[in-house]
Amino acid sequence: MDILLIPLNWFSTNILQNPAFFVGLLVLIGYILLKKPVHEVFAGFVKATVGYLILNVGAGGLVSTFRPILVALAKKFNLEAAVIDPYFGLAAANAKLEEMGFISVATTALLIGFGVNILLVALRKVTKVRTLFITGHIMVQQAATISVFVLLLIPQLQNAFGAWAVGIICGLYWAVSSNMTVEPTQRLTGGGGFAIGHQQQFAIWFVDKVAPFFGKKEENLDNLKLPTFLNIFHDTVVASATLMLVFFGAILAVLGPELMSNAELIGAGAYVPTKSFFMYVIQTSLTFSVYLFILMQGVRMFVAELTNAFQGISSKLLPGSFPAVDVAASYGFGSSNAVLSGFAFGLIGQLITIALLVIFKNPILIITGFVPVFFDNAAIAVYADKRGGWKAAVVLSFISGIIQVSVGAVAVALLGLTGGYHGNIDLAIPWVPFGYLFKYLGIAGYVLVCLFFLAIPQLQFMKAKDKEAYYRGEAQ
Ligand code: ASC
Repeated sequence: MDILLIPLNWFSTNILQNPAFFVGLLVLIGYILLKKPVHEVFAGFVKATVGYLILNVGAGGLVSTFRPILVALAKKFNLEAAVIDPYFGLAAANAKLEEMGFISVATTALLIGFGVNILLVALRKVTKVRTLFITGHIMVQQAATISVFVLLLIPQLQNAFGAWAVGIICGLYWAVSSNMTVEPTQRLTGGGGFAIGHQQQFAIWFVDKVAPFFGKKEENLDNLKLPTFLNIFHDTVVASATLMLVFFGAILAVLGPELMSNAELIGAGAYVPTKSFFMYVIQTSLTFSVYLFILMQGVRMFVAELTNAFQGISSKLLPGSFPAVDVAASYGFGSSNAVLSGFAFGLIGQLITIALLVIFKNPILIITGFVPVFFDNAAIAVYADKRGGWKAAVVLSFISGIIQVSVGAVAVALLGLTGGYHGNIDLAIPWVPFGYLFKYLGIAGYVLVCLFFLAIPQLQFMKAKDKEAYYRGEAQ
């Protein structure tokens, strides 16, 4: 058994959980299968891996610029609160698993889940699943949170079967939810050949369905007739920098120089009192645009390679499969302002809901985390705008912000977490309702959720008019 486990663990720790190399490896294999010359295989591997490492720099920078501000906010207003952000959620879930004595379940479940996803795609004629979820860092976070859902709420599974139970349901979620994004993403990208494997697949499916009821797709954010000076906001850098100056400028001004210079609390981004606080606020706010720009650049690089190379995998190894990648890959295909509008209206939805939690003295206070409010709502706006125009983008990202906070608060209570919850929209709906099924129906609830997952691609296939086009992933 060890002979098998050692390489599997090595693969999991060094490749699967380090998506830059995982994506690089997929590109390498894909190009070899396409019989590309060695120098092109090498170049593809380098561009994909470096592209992903650039994405990491962007995402990491966004998080590290934003997080100290949250920490300072919590300190200033003396809040005992949960941050809804997958990195805080990961820490809280791991703490809970440790307390329960199941800390290693999540890593085993990750491997089992990935295997389940491969199996479901390999059996696609029966399962109707076309997508392989390859976003490793997301799988790590979800495996931990879902371990808490399953093991805490279904005590009968607190045994040797636990890791299998978690792995199977993770694999089902990864395969089925990403499969739901095939048509919406093909429509958005004009046949880009990839799907989304992230934390808002159910939301993307839903938005793609309801957005047309809000308006016409021609009335999209790019075609809005705005006063000419607003044209400067068609540029992502200008738009994000301005938005951040307004939001974080105000927040940083309230927090003040004393708190922001507390290096112990704030870390590397702390304010140095010998300098101007005014300039510090401007620099911190503008830094956000820097990382956003870096992130988009990295995504462009690896998505381009991955979609080419995956043709090798999908034609030779897993015929008819699509790679399900990071949601940021979709941003370049929407209106140029969609990402920021989604973020802005999602944030407004979140802040209003947080204010209501305070007013009604809810025992659990939620603090906005950057990752869900930005990445989920940006994606919701991109997809909504494409199908139903700016009204759909504005309303749906606003509603998403409300759900993220309110259902996030319910999740913290349901799972008894301290300090944080995952916070992304799929981990609110459908996962919190699933949690209640686990809690009240036990194993039967677990089985019900698994059957629900298995049924979804069958329904998608039944509804497809052209069955061959379904397998080719064409939007119908
Ligand atoms: C997440 C998460 C990240 C970001 C990144 C976006 O949910 O954990 O690090 O979104 O994947 O590109």
